[in-house]
Amino acid sequence: MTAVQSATSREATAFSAALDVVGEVEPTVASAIRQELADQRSSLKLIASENYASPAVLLAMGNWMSDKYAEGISGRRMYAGCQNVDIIEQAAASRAKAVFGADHAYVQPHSGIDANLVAFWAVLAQRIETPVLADFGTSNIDDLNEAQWAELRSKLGNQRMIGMSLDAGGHLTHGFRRNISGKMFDQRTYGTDPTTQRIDYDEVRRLAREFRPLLIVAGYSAYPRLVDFAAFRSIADEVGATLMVDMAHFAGLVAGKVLQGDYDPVQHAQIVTTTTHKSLRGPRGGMVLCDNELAEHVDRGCPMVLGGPLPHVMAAKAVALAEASTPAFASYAQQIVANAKALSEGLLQKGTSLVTGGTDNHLVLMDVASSYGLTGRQAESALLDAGVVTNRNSVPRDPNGAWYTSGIRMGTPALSTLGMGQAEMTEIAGIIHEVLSATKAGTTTSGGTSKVNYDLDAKVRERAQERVKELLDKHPLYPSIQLG
Ligand code: DSN
Repeated sequence: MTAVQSATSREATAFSAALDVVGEVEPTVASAIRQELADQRSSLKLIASENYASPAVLLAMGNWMSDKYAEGISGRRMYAGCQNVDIIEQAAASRAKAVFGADHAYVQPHSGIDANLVAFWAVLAQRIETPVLADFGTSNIDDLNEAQWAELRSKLGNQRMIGMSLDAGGHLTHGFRRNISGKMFDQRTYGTDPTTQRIDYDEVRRLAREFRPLLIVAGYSAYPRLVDFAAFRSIADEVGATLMVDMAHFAGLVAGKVLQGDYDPVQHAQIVTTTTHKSLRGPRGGMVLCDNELAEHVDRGCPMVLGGPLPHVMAAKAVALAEASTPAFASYAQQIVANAKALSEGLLQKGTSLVTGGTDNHLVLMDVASSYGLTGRQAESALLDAGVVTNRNSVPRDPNGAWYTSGIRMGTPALSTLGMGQAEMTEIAGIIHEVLSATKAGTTTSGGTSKVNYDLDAKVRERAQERVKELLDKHPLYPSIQLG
């Protein structure tokens, strides 16, 4: 039984009272928060990046720790009176180091993008700024004259990185033009093999040898297979690059020791970033883990790229990491993967085409264009009508582009938190297949085939909604929290 399922009436009382207090000041907000719980209870959450945090995690965030400014790091702050923030930040960092076996942990980043920015600038500080300053005979940036400052800025802004391409499952923050990382770095991408749809490590090595990046970024938001981080480190070492892994999606699988050996990023990368709210099941936020050599640079994340830390969220990170260090969490992490495999098997048996032909982790990527003649956008909407929440996603070399897409990404962290197992995943695969089989692409106003409009057979939709409700009735979210 997970913490979410075992929510007690004390927790019900706490949330109910908190909403009454909020509602007396701003009823609209209290009402929206209540409605959000009702909405989350009424659909199957298969969004691979979402989860349900425990009541203890949620409650740790809703208090006066939010009122404190604490720029700096524990024991070295820009404000007085940070003794309790220090306790909280140290607790979260110690938990993170123990859970992941990291030399150093920095728990201030407010999100995954922030964690990645901290990591980029820590690597730039270590690899570029520190040696340039040494060449100028100082360690203090304020000692530089205008010409030296211009030279340093030019060098910082002229570095190279490689990351996974977006359509192969990479992430915007790994060097793409729409994100600041693409404007900071000269970036090249590695994709996946056209036949296997898996990372081709020989190709990554060839690209790294040719491009000579300062930084190699591994990690993904839509790649359903294991990543060999030992192979990435060997490539990085060969070309003199620093290896950074963004484990935002699979941090829970690392914490739960499902990903070990070559597949454990913390053992192989010099720096690892993550969000804390996905498979790790904590509060919305980010975190950086690194080798000792990078620690002093990572700790300068605020004010380098971050505003003041969020002490209430760091408190919730400590609580979540305490949960992640338990045997129950390890079982949960194993169940996430078992469930993804069962979902994938269920879909394959129906003849659905999956990117890479299956999964080794928490996510499954369906090719709905080749399987059902739909865009990702149409499939996402039809599934939502049936009560199944997913998100559309590109598939490698996607003919429908990044907006309409040809894929649907699904993940099992949230439903595993509800206590669902392989039998439920098989049932859900059946629901998904029936809904998508009964969905037809609609037409545009000019009579062409639409990438947005669709028709879903009403009887199939209603039957799917009933089956979804049956599953949710058996596996309720926060069962003892009745808000009235
Ligand atoms: N939004 C996250 C995801 O869904 O994967 C990544 O930023």
